This record gives sequence, C-alpha cells and structure tokens, in this order.
Amino acid sequence: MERTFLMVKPDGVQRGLIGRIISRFEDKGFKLVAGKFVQVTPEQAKRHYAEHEGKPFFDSLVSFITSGPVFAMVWEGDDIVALSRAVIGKTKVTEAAPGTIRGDFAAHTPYNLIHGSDGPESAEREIANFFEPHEIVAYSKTITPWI
Ligand code: IDP
Repeated sequence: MERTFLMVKPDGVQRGLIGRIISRFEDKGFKLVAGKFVQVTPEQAKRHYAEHEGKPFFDSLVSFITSGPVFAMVWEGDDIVALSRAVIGKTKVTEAAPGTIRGDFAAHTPYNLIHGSDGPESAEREIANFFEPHEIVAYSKTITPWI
C-alpha cells in the first residue's frame, strides 16, 4: 500500500478548510493513518522544500509555511501519490482545474492551500520530516475491498 504526505498549509487552516479538504480524500476512498497540528520550524521547512533552494521564491515559501500552524497528515491507498495530486490540482492556481481542491478554493499562488508529495520516495522523506513512526496508526477498514 502506497503512502503520501499531505499538509493543509497555513492559508487552508486560517480559512477553515481542514474539514473540507480531508473530506475530499475520504470521499475518494483513501485511508487517513496519521494527522496533527504542527507549527513548522524554519529548519523543518527548509528540509521540506530543499528541492526549491536557490529559487527566487524559496525564502518567501519558507516564511509562508512557517507563518501559522499547518495540519500534517499521512494517507494510504493504491497509487495514492498520483491520485492525490489529481485531487489537489495544478500548482499554479490559474492552471488548477475546477473540481480540484486548488481549482475550487485557491485564488493566488503560492497560497494554494495544500501540499501533496510528488513521488513515493519524497513521500517517505516528507513523512519522516514530520512524523515519528509510532504516530502512524495501522488499522484496517472493512470497506477497502469495495474501493
Ligand atoms: P506543488 O506544491 O504543486 O508540489 P512545487 O513546484 O513543489 O508545487 O512548489 C512548492 C510550492 O511553492 C507550491 O505549492 C507553491 O506554494 C510555491 N510555488 C511554486 N512555484 C511558485 C512560483 O513560481 N512562485 C511562487 N510560489 C511558487
């Protein structure tokens, strides 16, 4: 079973969208296995966005993600990395299609509400940056064979 790291960014928390964002992934049939509020530290933010270091928007990205609490989560599902990116929508809000989270709720990049891992390896690295292994709960759902 594939895992991904999803994070409601500070703008999503401030706008009261945590519940509606979680519902999108529950509706899709994914399984939530960990979740918590985090005040991201600058060091943690720089690790999380290491691939963007050196880009012109890097410093403002770190400032943004540390500007208020985020809601960090681990979700499980077959092909969840690719499928959850489809639920989230394109990075730039002008390209995010209606029906996606960003397409429906986000109006300005970088305030695009949610982060989702872009590959299984980055998912594992990002999960380790936010969660201890014991915070991730193993359980089964009887609905799984129907999804
Ligand atoms: P993703 O969040 O869709 O995976 P990434 O390319 O990994 O997109 O970029 C990380 C975050 O950096 C984006 O979600 C967005 O908040 C911000 N970002 C990306 N490109 C730009 C840009 O050109 N200007 C300002 N912010 C950007």
